[in-house]
Amino acid sequence: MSGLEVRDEVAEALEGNGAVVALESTLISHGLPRPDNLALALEAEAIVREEGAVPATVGVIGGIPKVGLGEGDLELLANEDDILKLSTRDLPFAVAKGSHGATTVAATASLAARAGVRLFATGGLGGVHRGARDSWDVSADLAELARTPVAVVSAGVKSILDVPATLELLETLGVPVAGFRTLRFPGFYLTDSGCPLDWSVEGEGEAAHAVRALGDLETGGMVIANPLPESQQLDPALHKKALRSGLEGLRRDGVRGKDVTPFLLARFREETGGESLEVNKRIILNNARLAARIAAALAALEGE
Ligand code: PSU
Ligand code: MN
Repeated sequence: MSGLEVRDEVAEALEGNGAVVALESTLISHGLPRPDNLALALEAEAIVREEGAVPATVGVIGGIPKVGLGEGDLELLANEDDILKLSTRDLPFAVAKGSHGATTVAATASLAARAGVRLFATGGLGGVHRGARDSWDVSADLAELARTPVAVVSAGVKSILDVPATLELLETLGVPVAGFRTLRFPGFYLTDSGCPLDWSVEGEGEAAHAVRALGDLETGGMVIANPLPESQQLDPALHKKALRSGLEGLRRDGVRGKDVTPFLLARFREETGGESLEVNKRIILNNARLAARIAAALAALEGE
């Protein structure tokens, strides 16, 4: 894509076969409240560096898709009102109009892969929404991963979704899914979604081998599902209560389309007295750390 701006430090790392981890920006602008959002974005970048990789947060600033945002850009996406939530299909119009926008998993994966980044950390993927049989609400994250060669480290898919249906669709789309040291698919706020997996990877090295093999196959992306330790998950009873109230709120307020996910995340924060926010932050940092370790292992593998 002409006009794709790759931050110098990121471009240098990519040219030298160094470790790079992409980070998304929708969770900054639409997933987390101020001021936690900016603090979390900076902390995720710091953790990636701590593990020996270069962070590349992705977003669109003044119509320019950027792989690697500067601190000023991060501040803007965290603090301005009216930042757009951009999925892949929104990118052409955001470019044409010179908009500021935060990128979802789908748009982040697309831009990062175009720049040559192979690892990406988020909190939880989008997926098949409950009631999708009627609403047809299925996140574009899934279709993007089917065609884009990037490995996403996530705590499964958001527990507000229909998790078994999401796993079925990932299978249909041919997206490889492995648990990190587990054969249970994580449930975002919860350690275990209740769904089994066919594959696990048993360490950063094995994950890096799988990412390299994925690249050789030239198919699409991959999900490395990284659960929170049980001691850090949201209390399951509280989760159940928040979910019920969130889903009721959706129906009552007639929330649709791209507003559904931010609405439900905000409802969880209210219903759990802020506990879900703390869990969400732990998930994101946990995944940033693992993605950086895998990126470093991949760089070492390719330097051999
Ligand atoms: N993970 C989080 N918080 C978020 C998201 C993921 O911890 O806000 C965002 C991601 O950007 C993901 C999006 O792509 O939610 C899914 O939105 P939708 O269901 O509208 O596709
Ligand atoms: Mn949707």
